[in-house]
Amino acid sequence: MSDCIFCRIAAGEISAKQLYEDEYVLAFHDINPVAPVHFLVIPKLHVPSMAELGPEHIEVMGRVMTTAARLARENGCGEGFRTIINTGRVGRQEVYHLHVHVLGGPEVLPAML
Ligand code: D5M
Repeated sequence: MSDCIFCRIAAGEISAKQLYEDEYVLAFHDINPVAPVHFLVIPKLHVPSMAELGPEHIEVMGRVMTTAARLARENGCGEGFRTIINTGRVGRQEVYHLHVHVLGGPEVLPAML
């Protein structure tokens, strides 16, 4: 059994509020939402963080990003959304399985940068 919580969600061992699944990609609502719409899109393949991405991940990351865009459109983010990928200690990453946060909703999000 994997000790990666997102691998365990992908394997169906831990439940999550799933939005989408295919052979390569999984999307589910964040357990601690910080916006009216807040979901995560992950590759099913275990990649610890964005820092480990290489040429072999081009296809799966294309799937992750295009899935994020489609699910944003389909889940109330037609007027825009924010994507965040936290990476490593400095990037305040908590779960070491690469994931894209998608944040949005009807109102303009608070400024960050
Ligand atoms: O933050 C990791 C994100 O993952 C954080 O927003 C909570 C979310 N999380 C953690 N466990 C779960 C489960 N079980 N379901 C749904 N969401 C979860 P980061 O700092 O980007 O690594």
